[in-house]
Amino acid sequence: MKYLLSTLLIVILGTLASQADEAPKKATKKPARNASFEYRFSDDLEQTADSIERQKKWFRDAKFGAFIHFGVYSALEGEYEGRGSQHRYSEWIQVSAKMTADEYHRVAAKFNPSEFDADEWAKTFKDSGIRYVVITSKHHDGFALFKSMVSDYNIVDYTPFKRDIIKELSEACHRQGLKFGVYYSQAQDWDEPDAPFIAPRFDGLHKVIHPDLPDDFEPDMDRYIAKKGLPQVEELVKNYDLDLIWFDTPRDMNMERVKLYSDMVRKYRPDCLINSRIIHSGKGKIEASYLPYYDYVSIGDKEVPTRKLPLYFESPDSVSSSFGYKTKGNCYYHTPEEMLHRFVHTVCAGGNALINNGPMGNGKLDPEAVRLYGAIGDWLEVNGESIYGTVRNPLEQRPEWGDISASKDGKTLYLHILHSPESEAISLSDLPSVATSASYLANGEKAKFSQQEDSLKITLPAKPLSEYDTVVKVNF
Ligand code: H79
Repeated sequence: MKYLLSTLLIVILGTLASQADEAPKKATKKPARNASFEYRFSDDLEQTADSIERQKKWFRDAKFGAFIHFGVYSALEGEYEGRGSQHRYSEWIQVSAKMTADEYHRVAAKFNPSEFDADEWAKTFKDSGIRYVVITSKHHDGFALFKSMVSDYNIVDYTPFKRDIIKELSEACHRQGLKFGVYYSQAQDWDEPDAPFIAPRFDGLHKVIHPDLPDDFEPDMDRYIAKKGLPQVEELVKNYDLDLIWFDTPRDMNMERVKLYSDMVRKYRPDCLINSRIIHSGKGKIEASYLPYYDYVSIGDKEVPTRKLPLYFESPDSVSSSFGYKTKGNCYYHTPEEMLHRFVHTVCAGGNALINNGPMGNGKLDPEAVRLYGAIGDWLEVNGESIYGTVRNPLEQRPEWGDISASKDGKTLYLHILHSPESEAISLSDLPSVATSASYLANGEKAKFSQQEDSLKITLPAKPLSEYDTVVKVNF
């Protein structure tokens, strides 16, 4: 009996094991999506000379931008009638809570951020060391934060607030010496049945949002672009002093559609930067044929590079797990240390950090976002030399104790000590030249160093001089 039982057990376990063996085989049939940086950026890619010139006017030196997600969704804070809060992005509430167009319109018609003060926003950004601002002029919900003759679904014509946020903020930013740009959802527009909707976890989204659509309705993206997308982009580039335009989620974009948008921007604003999401999702392979139609590469949402990148780029990060203001359900904020480390790694990889905040429905900035910007700003006040106007780490390796940025002339390295090393010293090898001096940005005092051939050793102070990142400036 005992023998029989154990044989049975072996047989059962054997069957389970063979099933377990089979599982990964099934999974490998579907090729894993390759989103590595090596796959996305082939080494022979180069932006056009025009794009590099546009980048060099201000973008490459700026490093720190404020992204702003603000709109009808800000007032819902990630939940509508008890639904939708399980999803991470509050700006997606219309989809997460399966709101019909009528329901969302009713919320929009009450949107009244009466405490909005553009000068207060711009001053807060400026005081935190931010150099440019990019705000949602229209997100996927289709609602515009600017006066539009193309669609009355905009803040001036549709709400009791009646003021043009894009106009007020662009002027306030320029008064503070900040560059100003807008986000515009060129492909997705949930208010327009002709536009493509992307929501992998929701089938039949068109019918959920627009229940009266006939069953045989055929979306026509070109009709949407002709009637709303392109004329609104024309309004933006004609009526506002834009330094940058930020497109997103390029579902169903093709060469013809990309050209329409890109040509429109360049016709009115030859210096205005265009980001890669006009055609590139952030995670796919970068196609050389599209490089003439945008100026720089946006990497993935909230993505921090793990290595330096061959093209100048921007990381759309956020102070929290959402972009729009969210208090309901799942959400977290980064700690000041995380935020600063993400920022420093991005700059050392050769890019800008566009760090998002979601203002509140009443028009005030989120105090938690202001606090996190402030932490970066305080650090920049002392250590800004290691960030603004620098270039990516020129050495082969990213060190385990942190990261490295460099002066444009290559004669100075900034060593960012993000993690206190186990020993009291850090070392750098494969250096192409000889160090002549070293000092701490935190207090200007000399740092103890020694070099043997191509290997440099720096003896660190007993305690880190800056809370999140002690910078050693080394001249060669
Ligand atoms: O504007 C911000 C995002 O709203 C936008 N890009 C940044 C800059 C963005 N659009 N789409 N996506 C990001 C990716 C889509 C995520 C989703 Fe979901 C996963 C949509 C549906 C499933 C999470 C879960 C959000 C809604 C449900």
